[in-house]
Amino acid sequence: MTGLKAYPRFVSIEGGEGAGKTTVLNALRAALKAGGYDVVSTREPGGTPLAEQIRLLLLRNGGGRDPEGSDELLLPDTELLLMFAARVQHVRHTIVPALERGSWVISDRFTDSSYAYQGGGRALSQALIAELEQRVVRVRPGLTLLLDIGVDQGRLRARNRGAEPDRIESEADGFFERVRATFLQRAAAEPGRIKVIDASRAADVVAADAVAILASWRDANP
Ligand code: T5A
Repeated sequence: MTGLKAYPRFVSIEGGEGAGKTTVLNALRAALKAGGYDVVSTREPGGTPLAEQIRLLLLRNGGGRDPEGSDELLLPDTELLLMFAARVQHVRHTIVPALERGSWVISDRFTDSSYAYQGGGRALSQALIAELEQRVVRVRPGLTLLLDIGVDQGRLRARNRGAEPDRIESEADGFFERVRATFLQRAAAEPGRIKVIDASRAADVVAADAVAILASWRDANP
């Protein structure tokens, strides 16, 4: 990957719906803090006040229509550009400043989610996503943990949480099968950065695997 600056202390967690990213993020954060490191944990879309506003626009559920009453659809290209608009704010205002002062940054999702959801799920151009990544994001994580889980099992977990599904969670199974396949293709293409974890297992087992991978990464990148 040319033109992208990789920060060793920048870790992203990726996966489909209900894969357990939040659960793993908390375990990674606790492990780093126990080692005496400063940690910033954050999420996408979001991670700054403005990016959190963009998140609301992206995830509010009106079946893709404006919940304020108009019948204007949120178009796939708009979704892609809003994801990147939020990401630019996040990178410049939260992620890079924290990395530059020596903190670890753990992000619940980053650009791999755009490749998987907008590129795979929505079938938008992967080349356009790569162009946006190179031209406006310009950074990538040193380490990415991909929590892989079957679509049915992940959706069941997400449903059991009890919250109303958001706009993207309301997509059909085929969408999430394409998301999963794209994540796995990316992991196969970048095995040095993206480590796949079988997230179908019990939460403590998944978290222990994630913490062990982070520990060896940290030892190799002090
Ligand atoms: N998106 C995002 C894009 O389309 N493009 C982009 O570029 C980006 C950045 C963001 C949405 O935006 C999309 C992707 C998403 O649709 P989100 O806030 O990341 O949304 O939401 P979700 O991915 O929907 O996150 P979830 O909260 O559903 O999933 P998590 O965080 O992976 O799962 P978690 O940890 O909350 O766990 C879900 C439930 O399962 C239980 C937990 O206790 C919880 O109840 N659980 C387990 N149960 C059994 N065994 C385990 N191992 C478990 N791990 C967790």
